[in-house]
Amino acid sequence: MTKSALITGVTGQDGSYLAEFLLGKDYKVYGLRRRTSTPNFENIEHVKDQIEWIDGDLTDLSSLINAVQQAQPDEVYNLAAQSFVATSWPQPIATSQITAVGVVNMLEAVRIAKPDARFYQASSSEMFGKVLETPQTETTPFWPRSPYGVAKTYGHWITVNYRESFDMFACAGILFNHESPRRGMEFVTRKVTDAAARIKLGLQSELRMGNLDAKRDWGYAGDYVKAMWLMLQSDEPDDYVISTGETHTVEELVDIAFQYVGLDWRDYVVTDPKFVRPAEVDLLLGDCTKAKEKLGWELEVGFRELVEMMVESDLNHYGSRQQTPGLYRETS
Ligand code: NAP
Ligand code: G4F
Repeated sequence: MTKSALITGVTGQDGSYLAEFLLGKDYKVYGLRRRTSTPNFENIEHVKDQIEWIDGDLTDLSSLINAVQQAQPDEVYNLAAQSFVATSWPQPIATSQITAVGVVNMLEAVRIAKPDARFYQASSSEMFGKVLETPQTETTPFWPRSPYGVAKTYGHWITVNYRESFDMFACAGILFNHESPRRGMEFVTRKVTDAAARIKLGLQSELRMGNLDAKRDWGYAGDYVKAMWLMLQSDEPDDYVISTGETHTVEELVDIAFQYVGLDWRDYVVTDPKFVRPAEVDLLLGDCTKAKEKLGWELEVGFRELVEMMVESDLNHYGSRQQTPGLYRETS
């Protein structure tokens, strides 16, 4: 029997990969979209016509109840968020309303309109913040360092609470950073790969950056959406860390991206205090043993391959026809 899924945040990086993945499994996919003054379908354009669109906003409970009533989904993936950490300091209230209260709104909509739907919450490694142990696992205590991290921590615990209070099939995936050619331009990986391409092509002369010493556990978004789905196919609802088990500095990321276009990053990168955060998460490194053992989840794309895939895509985007044999090309 055909399954159905409702995805919030479907126009974002993860939402677009998840929609493709579920369509490939013959799901009927409903996408929640909020009203925007200009179209924002760039990531999802190629499958837009296969999605059943429902208007709604995570801050508007009535629109969410309507969405769940209309879709009657077997599975709900709550990916919508104000997801950029740096913006959460100048916009702490909006971040809380969307990224924290938006989660309980979505859980309420499911509880009221389709309580047997399976629910996935996009929790984040940002909750570990000033890390209390390394590597981080499902049992590592949280110490969030940004309004975004605090909001995600609320979203995480309210998901656990609805599972325990109402016997809902609710799972939280504690996902470490994951990237792709569809990553928003403001996030560090895309900012760097886009700049490397533009500098190589003579379209930009320097790259202004914040803290190059921060370490992240970076994976590929296409691999991570499979983990979301696997969680909802499990016999019991539970929470899982999804990560690569490797950590790299921002400087290593910059080095690989510039190496790929044959340049030395030291000639172009300038440190700018404007990009340094009021409180930093210095180190993230996840241990995803539980997901590997219980879900059978596996990683396919490694760090260097990911960065090179993104630079290559940005080079192509700006019209370069560099066609070196053997380079990774995004096929989906
Ligand atoms: P993203 O590209 O920033 O996408 C965010 C999505 O949320 C967009 O579709 C956006 O819609 C939607 N949205 C924002 N505010 C909304 C509102 N008030 N109502 C309805 N929709 C709203 O984020 P992503 O990287 O795909 O991440 C997906 C989720 O995973 C997010 O919850 C993020 O916090 C979490 N997460 C991400 C990572 C990562 O490394 N990518 C790691 C851990 C957790 P518009 O297109 O209209 O803006
Ligand atoms: O790419 P970022 O902005 O991602 P961040 O803050 O780690 O958050 C991402 O991952 C989280 C999971 O851990 C998600 F929950 C969240 O939604 C988002 O997807 O920054 C990564 C690191 C930070 O330490 C930052 O200080 O890069 C450092 N950085 C240094 N210079 C910079 C810059 N980040 C950005 N965005 N821009 C810079 O110029």
